[in-house]
This record gives sequence, structure tokens and C-alpha cells, in this order.
Amino acid sequence: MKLSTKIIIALIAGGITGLLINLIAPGIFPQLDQFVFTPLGKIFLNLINMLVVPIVFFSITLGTAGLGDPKKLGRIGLKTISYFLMTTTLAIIIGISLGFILQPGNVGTFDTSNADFKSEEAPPVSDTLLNIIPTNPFAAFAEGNMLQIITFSVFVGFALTMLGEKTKGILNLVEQGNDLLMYLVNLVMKFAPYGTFGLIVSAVGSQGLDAIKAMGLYMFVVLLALLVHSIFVYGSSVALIAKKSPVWFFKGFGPAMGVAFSTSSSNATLPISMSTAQKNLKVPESISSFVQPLGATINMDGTAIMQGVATIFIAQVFNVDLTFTQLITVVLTAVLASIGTAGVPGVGLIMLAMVLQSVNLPVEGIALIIGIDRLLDMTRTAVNITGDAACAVVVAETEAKREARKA
Ligand code: DAS
Repeated sequence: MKLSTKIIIALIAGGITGLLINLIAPGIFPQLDQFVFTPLGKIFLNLINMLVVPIVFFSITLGTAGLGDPKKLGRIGLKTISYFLMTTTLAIIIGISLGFILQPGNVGTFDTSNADFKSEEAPPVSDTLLNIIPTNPFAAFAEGNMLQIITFSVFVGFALTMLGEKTKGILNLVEQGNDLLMYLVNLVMKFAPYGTFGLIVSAVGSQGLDAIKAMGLYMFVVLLALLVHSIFVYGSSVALIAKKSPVWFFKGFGPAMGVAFSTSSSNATLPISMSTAQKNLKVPESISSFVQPLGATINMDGTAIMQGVATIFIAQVFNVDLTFTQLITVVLTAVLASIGTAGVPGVGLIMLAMVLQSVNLPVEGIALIIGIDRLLDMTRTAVNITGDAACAVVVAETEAKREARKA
């Protein structure tokens, strides 16, 4: 049986198991979760997280060196960043629009009397952009500072390109290292169905069903926005620019989406996202290795959608009418905020506090949505990495057409 089929079965079985335990014997769930489901999920999460930092270094170094021509690196970088900024802007506009149309904050009653939320400070974007150059690459590796690791890897890959034959030995070493890591990814993926099952049971089982009922419309609006964005923005860019079938794209990338859904972490899913894009979507290693790690760190369309809907929801609950200028501020802040934080579970809420503060909305409004955020985090993470893969397919196809024209 194909791995993607096993992961889908694990997702469905996990969801049903979590719901049944929550409905029939909620009392025994904590023990089961503590001794069975959480350990299964934790083992899988640790196994894939173990590979993230080395994979990002080897793949981006190889990807940058593999591009060969620095002008090509610049062209691909420009295409990638432009695609990211455009789709994230579209994402938050879709989220805000559906929030206005469906009015989740004006349907039902929400108790805001004891709402309280202490937001962790997200780093100011200016600091983040300044700090992308590591003063100590080894510290960046040890801390898992993804933007700094990416910057260092691009420099190393660029140097390997410029030095050519002189550093052929190092390039071979990097190629062998990358092959070794991709083998380890495939090995770890054999455990994916079990880890996915554990993560889903744990996530679904620990959600109070009444929290889901109370926030039903809010959840529906976020999920609808995620679906609209994926189908229309990614589907159309793959169909119209890359001239590929959207069905082929979503089917081919399905296994990575399933892992992202269960882990709620773009970073942890990165090794699988890249191997899936290279194997199933035929994205050249040099482009996949450049676009996807960068996207996992700075491109979060799913998160931007949640922020768009959540901002309108909280404004409605607290009866605040946002002006058009404030809505523009929300769009800009959310796009910039997504650059500043890595793809790890729950980071979307930290960035949401930043977006709310930008238009003086009460940050304690986050207390209303935090209860069901874990389930939404799973879905928006799957959208985040799908946006990166769509970008990789579009960049790969436009580059292939360019080469064909030149030939
Ligand atoms: N979990 C984040 C990610 O890994 C997304 C989020 O928190 O919104 O992409």
C-alpha cells in the first residue's frame, strides 16, 4: 500500500478514534493520551525535527550551487519572493472578505468579561530582516535559526558556484550528504502513519466538543477561506502559469499535506515536503531546495488567512468598526509578520497579537479562539507548505520554458 494511502487512513482513523474516546469515555483519554498517543506523535515529531537543520543546510547549499549561474539565482529568488508576497496578500484579503461576508463575530454570544491573553512578543520585522545574517553560523545551527541557516547556506552555495573546479570535492561531499539525508527522510517516513495517527488522536481527543460548537462559525469561515485560497490561488497558478493539472498537483503533494496537518509544523514537515515535491511533482532538486526551505520560514498563507478572519471576528465581538486604512494596515502587518517567524506549532497566534496591536484591537480577544486553534493550526500549516510547493512548481516550469526557448 502506498505511503500516501497509509497516511490518509491514519488521519481518518485518528480523527474517528479521538472523537469516539472524547464522546464515549472522556475520563480515560488523558491516560491513554499520555502513555500511547502523545509518545507516538512525539517520536515522529522528534525524528523529523532531527533532520530539519542538516537538510536545510545541505539542500540550500546544493540548490544554490546547482543553479550554477548567479544570475539564475537572482532570477529565481525574485520569482520566489514575488510569488510569496502576492499569494500571502491575496490570502489575507480572502480571509478579511469572508470575515465581513459571514460575520462570525456577530452570530452568537461570546463572553469577553474574563478574556485574557498574554501575547509573547513577536520579533519586530526590522530586527528579523537585519538578523538574517548570522554572526556565528554554528550558533544559528544550534539554535535552529532558519533564516540565518538559509542565508549562510546561500552564501556557501554561491561560493561553490563561483569557485567551480577548485571546490569540486566539497560540492561532491555536499551532494553525498544530501543523498544520505534524503535516505534518512525516507526511513523516517516509514513511521509516518503511526506518528500521524498518534498526533491526530491527541489533537482531536483533547478538543472540548463544546469549544468546537461555540466557535463553529469562526472555524467554518477559516476553513472555507483556506479551501478557497488553495483551490483558486494555488490551483490557478499551477494551471495557468505552470500549465499543469491542479488535480495532479494536490494529489501528488497529498502525503506532505497529511504530515503537515498532523504535525502543525512547516519546519518539521520540510524534509517530507521537499522529497514529495521532487519525487511526485518532478520539481528539480536545485529549485525545490531553494524555494521550499525559504517558504517554510517566510511564506505562511494559511496563517495569514487565519489572521484575516480572526481580526474581523475580534473586531465584531468587541464592536469595533475597522476603517479601510486600518484594513490595509492589517494586510501589511500580517504579510510582514509572516516573514519574521518560523514554521512551528502555534506561531500564528503570536503573529496575530502583532496584527491586532497594529490596529489597536484588544489582544485578549485571542482568548476566545485559542481553544480551537490547535485544529485550525493543523489545517493552515498544510496550506502553508502547499503554497511553497505551488511556488516551486511555478518557478520550475517557468525556468524550464526559459531554457527551452534558449535552446
Ligand atoms: N504552525 C505554523 C506552521 O508551521 C503555522 C501557524 O502557526 O499558523 O506553518
